[in-house]
Amino acid sequence: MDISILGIPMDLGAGRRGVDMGPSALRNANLDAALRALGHQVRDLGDVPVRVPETLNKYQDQGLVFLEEILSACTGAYERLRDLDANTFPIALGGDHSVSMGTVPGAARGRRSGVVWVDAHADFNTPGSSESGNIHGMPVAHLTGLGDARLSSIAGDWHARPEDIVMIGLRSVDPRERELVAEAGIKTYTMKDVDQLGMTRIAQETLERLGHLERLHVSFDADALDPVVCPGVGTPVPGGLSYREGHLLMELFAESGRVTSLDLVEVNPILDVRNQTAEVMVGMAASLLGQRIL
Ligand code: B3U
Ligand code: MN
Ligand code: MN
Repeated sequence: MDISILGIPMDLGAGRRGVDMGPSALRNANLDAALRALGHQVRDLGDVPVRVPETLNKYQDQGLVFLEEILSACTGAYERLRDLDANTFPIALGGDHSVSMGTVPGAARGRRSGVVWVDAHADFNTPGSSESGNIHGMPVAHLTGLGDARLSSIAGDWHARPEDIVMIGLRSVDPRERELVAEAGIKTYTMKDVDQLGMTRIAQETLERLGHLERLHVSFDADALDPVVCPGVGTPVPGGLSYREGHLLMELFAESGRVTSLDLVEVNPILDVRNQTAEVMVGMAASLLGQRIL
């Protein structure tokens, strides 16, 4: 397969500094070599330019922290991915999870696409419901067209349909956000569901539910995995996916042959231990792209 890597070194959407170094950490963990070893052709497109917070005014717009610069970085990512060859498999390296407001529609290239959101958080806040004002808690709401009109129209009138979204690994959702997810009718698998149903059934149900779609995007937030596995994340939440649950999900998706694009986001090297989190996330990408044990 032809794979294109794009970095978005941005931490403006997060409450803590450091995920802007995520693309560098993932490249240092040999993402490129791991994918080449699987027989893929890999092209690194470099990074989307993102300004550093010290040069910016934090509260530009009613509670939306760093809105202008996030808009511009997401638009940059969207345009880079949108203009790629139709048969290329894009991998976007975050950056905080707000980058996905650009990468999801960019990877969809104008077509309807399923979105599998692997995350401890639902990221379904709107500017009105958010308690933090941090835009990385809001990308899914904006992808569906809710929230701030500027953030929800990065890709013009392309939106993800709530029935085409599945969230896996949830264990930290704000009270008002919970209501919004329910109102939208998005399918969710919390950690309780992971414990009760097991990852095999969750992967099967997800693929069936999104069975009508030709394109599937996996947006993988490192904090979906347990902090013991991935300590280098800005908002660690105990009780996450085990190393094997993460790999199993990726392996079952790989077997289906249906995933067409991937985000690896929220890796924070400042909080990490010897780049472990980036290495684990590179392993997840390798499993999704066909790495097999036997
Ligand atoms: N729901 C909270 C916390 C949060 C969301 N995403 C992350 N943290 N990584 C918020 O700020 O919206
Ligand atoms: Mn997230
Ligand atoms: Mn998260």
